[in-house]
Amino acid sequence: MKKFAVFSGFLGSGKTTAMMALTKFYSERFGRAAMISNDLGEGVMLADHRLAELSGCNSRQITGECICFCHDVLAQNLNAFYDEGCELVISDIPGFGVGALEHVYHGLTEDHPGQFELAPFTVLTEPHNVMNLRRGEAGEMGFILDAQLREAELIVLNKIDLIDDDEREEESSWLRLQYPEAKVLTISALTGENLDTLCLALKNGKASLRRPDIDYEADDLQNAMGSLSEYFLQYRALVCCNDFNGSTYLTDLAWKISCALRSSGHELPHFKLLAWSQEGDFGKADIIGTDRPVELAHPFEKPCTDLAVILNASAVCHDETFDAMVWEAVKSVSEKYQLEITVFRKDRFGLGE
Ligand SMILES: Nc1nc2c(ncn2[C@@H]2O[C@H](COP(=O)(O)OP(=O)(O)O)[C@@H](O)[C@H]2O)c(=O)[nH]1
Ligand SMILES: [Mg+2]
Repeated sequence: MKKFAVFSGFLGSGKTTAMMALTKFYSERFGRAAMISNDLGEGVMLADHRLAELSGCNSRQITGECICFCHDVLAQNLNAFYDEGCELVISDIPGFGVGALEHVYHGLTEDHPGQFELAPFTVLTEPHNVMNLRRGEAGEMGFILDAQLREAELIVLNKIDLIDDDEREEESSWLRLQYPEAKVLTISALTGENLDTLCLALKNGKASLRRPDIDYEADDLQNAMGSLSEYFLQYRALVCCNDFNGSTYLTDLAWKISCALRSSGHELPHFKLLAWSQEGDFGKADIIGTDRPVELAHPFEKPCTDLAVILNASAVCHDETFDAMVWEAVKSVSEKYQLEITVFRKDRFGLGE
């Protein structure tokens, strides 16, 4: 079986966490599975891909372009996995990648007919965003959230560990009513709840290759997508003292950036800060909105001396302004911890340009 699934969904909905959990779960019970992280930065190391590697997942990355528009590169990466015995490969798309059903599923089928079996087109979402959408409080980003969900054949409400049974019922019923073409599943990528059901839905289900009625050129959708900037920074931090706590450093830095964005009235849908030591110990901090606390998604286990750091972000802010805010925070927080910083790579661009 050469099964391929796309996981679409908004920034921070848990695509990477779910792909990591699923590929492990699937590999243990059904057969080999693997994942692809896809993002726009040219030639950068993606935090998501590095995180997957550090967590022991079978992972590759495709950078510089959305898989919507590079079917040959996608097919090469898929075939490399199938050649090594994988049965299921899951790829995400950049977080604002509305149109992936048309561009990836239909496009891949036209360019490489009969080569891959497509699983139901899957869109991940989370309670916070569903609640905002339901109440009409999702703001400009609501257009992206809604368009993504309208493409879904399978909607996966993730992070159900954060809500009780009544809320699970309320949000999933609303999703079923609002998006009647899609099947709705609830999971927690973090605790593993219902991963078995999702595995079976991907293993046994087939994409219908329907063509939902979405106006991809609509002004509201284009404006929402055009207001986002992408940012990639890679640096090395040399630590001077023995009691350096990498987790505190990451949390402090993320918090400083979140505060800077909030006080200047900008939104930060997803900010990822990943750092690792030569020994393979690693830590990760996330921000998914300046109105939410910094989340230490993975703590360091030991004090470390020499760190590689990757910062990937999507911000509703001009990329030059965001760059200045990030750089000021990296400089001041690193000085506080007496770190010596060497920048390797930086890439930033606005999606509206
Ligand atoms: N509580 C909870 N947090 C989750 C779950 N899945 C992901 N997260 C957290 O949500 C944040 C964004 O996850 P990520 O997988 O990077 O989202 P992506 O942008 O869609 O790939 C991270 O801080 C994760 O630790 C979940 O099932 N439960
Ligand atoms: Mg991700």
